[in-house]
Amino acid sequence: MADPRPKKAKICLCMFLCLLAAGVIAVVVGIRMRRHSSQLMKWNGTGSTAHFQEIVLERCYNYTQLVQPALRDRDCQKIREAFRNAFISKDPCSATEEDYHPLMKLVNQTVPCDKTVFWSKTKKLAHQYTKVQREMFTLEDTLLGYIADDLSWCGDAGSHEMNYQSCPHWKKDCSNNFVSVFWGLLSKRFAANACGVVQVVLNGSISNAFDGKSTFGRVEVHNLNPMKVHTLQAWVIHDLGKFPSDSCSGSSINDLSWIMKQRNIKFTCQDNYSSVKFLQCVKKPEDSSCR
Ligand code: DN4
Repeated sequence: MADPRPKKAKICLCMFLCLLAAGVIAVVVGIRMRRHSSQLMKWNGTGSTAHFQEIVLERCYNYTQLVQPALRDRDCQKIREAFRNAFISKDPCSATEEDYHPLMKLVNQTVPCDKTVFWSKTKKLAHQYTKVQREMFTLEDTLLGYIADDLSWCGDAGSHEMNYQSCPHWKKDCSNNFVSVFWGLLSKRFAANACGVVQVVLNGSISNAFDGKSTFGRVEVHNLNPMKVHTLQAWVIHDLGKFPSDSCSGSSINDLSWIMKQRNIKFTCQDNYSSVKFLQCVKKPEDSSCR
């Protein structure tokens, strides 16, 4: 009878070699991945949002199937791909509007006249306002704004990956980063397409309710088309419980009024417009100004 021990020893040796090979492969892959991620540039802004691609796709389906079913024929897979192709494998500080043209082409959306709402330093409140005012749109109520809201994204010239560690900050690194160029372009198109009476929700609890350097002041105001927009209505809203710092009679609103006059667009302004104030009071009914 043959001795079974050499066979057993062979099996043990095989298993040992397999484990050793697996270990070596894991170490090599680990080192390569580490080297790869450490090669990505380091920036001062937040890195790409985890699961960026999945979020883009999910938000796109949610919007086109449930929020605005009129856009149900939009191809979300193509939108996700065009979004990724706009910035992947590119220097994150060399973004141009052209990078986003294929994406913009896939999503042309019109906002009905009299339904456009801009905001500056009042994002939350403006979003609450359009949520209760049926059929009103902030930029983030349009498909691309909805998809990209609060997300961060960037790639790297030498890589097919997104950079999840850091992305350029618009003030500390570069203004022509992919996120800023995207919002600049979207804001420009949003304003240029507006028609009828348009509204803006401004913050009266900061010193300049109208800030010429903000996206609203720098981009949107100057891209309104006087042939299509006849009035800009500004609502200057004071935070409940805070001292009012600016109002319709302040100098920053005066600047906005002057710009509108030059641009041949009628301008009106109201402090604490009741429909917006009501939303603040729902959240804080005990405030003395809500009684
Ligand atoms: P804001 O409240 O001052 O800023 C809104 C966002 O834009 C913040 O994340 C700002 O960053 C960023 N931002 C402001 N100025 C610039 C700039 N020059 N370059 C790059 N990023 C900038 O309000 P706003 O008037 O600047 O922008 C709001 C208006 O623009 C709205 O009417 C929207 O239609 C449109 N918009 C929306 C978004 C968004 O939904 C972004 C940009 C523009 P930080 O100051 O917090 O660092 O996110």
